[in-house]
Amino acid sequence: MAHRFLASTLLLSRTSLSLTARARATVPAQYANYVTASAVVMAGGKAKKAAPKVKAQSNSFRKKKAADDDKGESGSGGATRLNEKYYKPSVPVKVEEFLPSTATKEHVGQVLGFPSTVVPALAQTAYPTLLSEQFELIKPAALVVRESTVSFLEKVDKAMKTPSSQSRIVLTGEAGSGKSALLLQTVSHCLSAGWIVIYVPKATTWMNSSFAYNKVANTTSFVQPLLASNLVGQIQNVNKSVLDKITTSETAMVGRHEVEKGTKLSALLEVGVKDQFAAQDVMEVFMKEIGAQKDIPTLVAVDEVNSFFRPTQYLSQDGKELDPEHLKLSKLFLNYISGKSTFKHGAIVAATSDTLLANKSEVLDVTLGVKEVSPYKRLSQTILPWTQGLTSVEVPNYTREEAKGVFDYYKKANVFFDAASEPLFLNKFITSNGNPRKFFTACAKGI
Ligand SMILES: *[C@@H]1O[C@H](CO)[C@@H](O)[C@H](O)[C@H]1NC(C)=O
Ligand SMILES: *[C@@H]1O[C@H](CO)[C@@H](O)[C@H](O)[C@H]1NC(C)=O
Ligand SMILES: *[C@@H]1O[C@H](CO)[C@@H](O)[C@H](O)[C@H]1NC(C)=O
Ligand SMILES: *[C@@H]1O[C@H](CO)[C@@H](O)[C@H](O)[C@H]1NC(C)=O
Ligand SMILES: CC(=O)N[C@H]1CO[C@H](CO)[C@@H](O)[C@@H]1O
Repeated sequence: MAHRFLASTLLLSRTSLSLTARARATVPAQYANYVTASAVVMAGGKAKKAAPKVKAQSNSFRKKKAADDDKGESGSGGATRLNEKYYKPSVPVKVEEFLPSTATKEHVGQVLGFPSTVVPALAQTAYPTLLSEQFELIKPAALVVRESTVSFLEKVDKAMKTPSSQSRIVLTGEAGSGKSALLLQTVSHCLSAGWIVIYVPKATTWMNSSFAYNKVANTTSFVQPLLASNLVGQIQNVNKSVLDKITTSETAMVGRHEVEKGTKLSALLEVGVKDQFAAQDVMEVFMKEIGAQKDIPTLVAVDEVNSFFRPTQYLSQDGKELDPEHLKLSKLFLNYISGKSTFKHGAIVAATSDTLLANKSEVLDVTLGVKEVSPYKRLSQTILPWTQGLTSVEVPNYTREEAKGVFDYYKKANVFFDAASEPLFLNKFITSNGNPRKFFTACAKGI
């Protein structure tokens, strides 16, 4: 089954195998090599672990990796890495696992940790920036089960047997209301339930010129070889056992490689991990194949989705900002987000981000009814069609019960500067209006 490229290098260890393959990779002729991105960073701090080869290699068209962007990401550092002026070092808290069996009405208000089977999968990407602040302070990474969690996951469960074009949902809500948290719970839930999960926690990095890009000759499209290769590697590592169960339905050319019919999807992805110039093709074949089968549903989860609906920070040859549809990887995702392409079974769930106010997408906000259309303003007619048919689910502030559960969790973690009493709870709940982000700040920073 394994195709030729794999067979010839089978004896090498995984790491050296990717290294040698990478070193051999040359820019194919169809990628006119005239642009160099300003810097290269990974799709998220944690991705570095998943793809060690990136660090070691130098390709002619790629500049040095930007300064470590690990800061503030989930994982390793612990509370000591946070500013001691604002945070009290916390103690680890014992929590139950967040599983399909515990994400129920009866558990609303309980803080549950990501399951031990899911944590390694999540470590492949990175936690969303603002949540990682909490996860770094209080171990292990855990989130409260909310009423909105239970009702939303019921919706997602129903999508398991319907085409993804019918379940294209954007989580909306006020700044800090917990959109990224709910998206992450959805990712964890679907992983536990055995779905194929493609999670993009920081869509902004696809658009902000962090990754080198190459024009595809004689087209108006661009590829981002390293970004595509990183993504392929992440998907491959998330749940290999699921990907081993599906094989390709026809022989396909990916870059310079032929992948025979009947190849396991994990082996298909391996080609894109080893040769970044094949990674875009690999993604396209992969999405088509998982979309054609009905045995295993697919979740595409995209955070900071507004980035998909505004001009990127990449420039075309004549110095104009490119729209996302000109980046082949983004276009591939836009096809599924907009329902042009569909997975026979699955869902697309996205969250808007409000951390970068200047980077909001007016087109998306208008489509979702978050913002009124100004009769004087012309919306981008190239971007608008990609938003058609998206539905929104609003994530509200904490209810009192939810906030109390979180408060008790913070109390166990010993994050309070003051005595964690009932009056203190009421004070924090009222001053934050139950807004999750403000509530965290109020409790953990003593503001
Ligand atoms: C692009 O177009 C030029 C001129 O039409 C042609 O010579 C060249 O082979 C084309 N390149 C590719 C990769 O198709
Ligand atoms: C991966 O899939 C297998 C089989 O479907 C499942 O038992 C396992 O829990 C999944 N792993 C994760 C991390 O979800
Ligand atoms: C792109 O965004 C990421 C994450 O927000 C940031 O770390 C990085 O510095 C940005 N890169 C550029 C070139 O703006
Ligand atoms: C949610 O919290 C924010 C921040 O405190 C507040 O501005 C907003 O009014 C709250 N929303 C509701 C519906 O209470
Ligand atoms: C992170 C990011 O993409 N920030 C951008 C938001 O939009 C402004 C204006 O277009 C850019 O200058 C920022 O870099």
